[in-house]
Amino acid sequence: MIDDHISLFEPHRFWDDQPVPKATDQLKLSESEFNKPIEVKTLSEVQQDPYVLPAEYNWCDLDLNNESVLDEVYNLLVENYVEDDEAMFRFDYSRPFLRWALLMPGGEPNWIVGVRGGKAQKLYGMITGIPVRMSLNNTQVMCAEINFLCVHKGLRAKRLAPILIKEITRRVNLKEIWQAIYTAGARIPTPITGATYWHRSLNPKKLLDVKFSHKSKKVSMASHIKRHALPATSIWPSLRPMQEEDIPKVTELLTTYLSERKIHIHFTVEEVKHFFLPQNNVVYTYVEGPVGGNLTDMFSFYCLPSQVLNHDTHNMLWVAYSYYNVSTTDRLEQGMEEILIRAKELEFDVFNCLDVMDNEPFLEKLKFGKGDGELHYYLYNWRMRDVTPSDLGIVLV
Ligand code: MYA
Repeated sequence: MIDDHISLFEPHRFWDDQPVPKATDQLKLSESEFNKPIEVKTLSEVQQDPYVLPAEYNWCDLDLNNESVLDEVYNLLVENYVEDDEAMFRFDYSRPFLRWALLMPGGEPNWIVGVRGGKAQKLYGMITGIPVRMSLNNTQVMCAEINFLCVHKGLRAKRLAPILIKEITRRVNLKEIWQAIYTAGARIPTPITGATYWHRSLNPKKLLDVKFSHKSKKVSMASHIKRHALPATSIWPSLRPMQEEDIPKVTELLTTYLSERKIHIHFTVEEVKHFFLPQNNVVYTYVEGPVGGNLTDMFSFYCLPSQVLNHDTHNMLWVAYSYYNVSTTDRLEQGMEEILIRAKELEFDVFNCLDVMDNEPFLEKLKFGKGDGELHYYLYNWRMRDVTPSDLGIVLV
């Protein structure tokens, strides 16, 4: 952690010229410098032509509706995207998941940016954006949510990432959008806050086998398994999968709940339809209340497996990630326990949850264990101070 902090004060060839907060802002700047853009530009100042790539490389828009392009994107990510520090696991975003995450209503086709190269026009890098309506300390700000920055392992450390970031910035700016939100495990200048992943074992034996989790030698396997046992049957049987008819009420529930957060996303009805209607192996949403009627609670998670690298018997870890959860009946903990039970029935191995929104109080009670990495949250071209994880009303996938 100390090293992490030092890195923020070290020179950053790329980031030092970007309109992002500096590590010293909180100390040096007056209150009036916060809750507003760092720089103000107009459309006429935005470069019309794409940034120049090294010879033999060129830009492309990645049309994920096209099966063969989707395959290329899937393969780039499955081989080159985020790994843990020890290179034991790597994300395995499925093809349907990528479509769900990136082909949203109102999305911009040219914000799914690729870099191809060579005679075969192989895909070597990518970055994506989707438009998100954000509220930042009560100011409505249209942002781009940036994700899937990836450079092929063979082209690392050649400064391709800054070109990808500048190019997506240019394309976003051409739509007169000047702010962005993004998360990363990497600590770059300068996070607004850091959230922590907590992990709830659903298949404790497999998690030990693949060294995702550890147990002390003093604890027997039987008692380790017993500790992580969940009720064999539902504790909230009336919680049911969300249906089309529930879209307006889910939108209402989410809007009211999220509006209490300092930083939050605002979902339109069309976006709720897209992001919350259940899709097997992508997203699962459960609600309480009559179909099409008033809903009091909703719980959701998404499916993002990780490859287990270099293991004899296991090659995949099935991971559920907490998404958005709302309880107007004071049953957040009970609902979370229920979706742990449902996730286990669906044969997920582990359930991950960030300590954002109101999640922190139930984590230890439901036997989540604290992970070791932080997920840093960033805003581009906006300063905010005193943000804590519970102020975050947005989950990036
Ligand atoms: S987070 C997921 C990021 N992806 C991975 O971790 C996958 C595996 N790693 C890779 O593919 C590469 O290592 C990447 C870097 C591509 C990450 N975010 O080209 P380089 C800076 C931002 O020589 P490479 C996600 O997707 C680094 O500090 N910057 O390095 C959100 C250095 O700059 P400086 C990063 O290793 C992305 C420079 O890049 C990151 O070959 C949000 C080195 O470039 C990182 N995760 O490639 C992007 N990692 O010298 C920002 C390293 O200054 C969006 N760097 O320290 C900003 C908003 C844009 C839109 C604005 C609209 C208004």
